[in-house]
Amino acid sequence: MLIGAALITALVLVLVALALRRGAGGTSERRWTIHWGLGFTMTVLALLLGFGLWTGERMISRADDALRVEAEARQWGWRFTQPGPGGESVTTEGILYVPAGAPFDIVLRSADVIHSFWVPQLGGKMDAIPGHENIHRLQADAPGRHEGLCAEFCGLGHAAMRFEVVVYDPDGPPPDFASAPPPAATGEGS
Ligand SMILES: [Cu+2]
Repeated sequence: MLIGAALITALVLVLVALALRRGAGGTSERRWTIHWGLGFTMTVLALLLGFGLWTGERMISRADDALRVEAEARQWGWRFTQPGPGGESVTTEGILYVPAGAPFDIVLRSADVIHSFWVPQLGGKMDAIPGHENIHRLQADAPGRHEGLCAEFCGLGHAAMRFEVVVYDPDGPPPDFASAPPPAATGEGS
């Protein structure tokens, strides 16, 4: 979107410069209007729309054997539950463990108010809404750590409502599924 907007802005500035230089009148206004004003702009917008549809389609959950992680948001933290290495269910607080190179579904619920799950390095946001279940498909390409946060203002502790995503190598040893230490008190006004 930034590239598209920059191209359109540059085009408008060029047109303004040409208009100022030529003064009123000129013979090629119609061609400019059709080729650049409509053709170029519509092409950029169509490319952006196609990219948005392609990206959005990849974020839709579908029936396959992708890892499914239940995430419960609450004031003010995140709890993740998923199958562990032995098939038993494991729950972690404040850390989400996912394998690299494979899509996973995150099933978002809220225990109280509306929160929003966002890991900027992995993709778009998705709300966690009380009484409703939202499923969001993501994928991390390489092992590493990413920061995640609540992207919907949800009360005094909102700013500290962060979590960590640990992307592990699926061919290496399984993670220990340890929880994160609780965040330090941040003067939440209690
Ligand atoms: Cu929140």
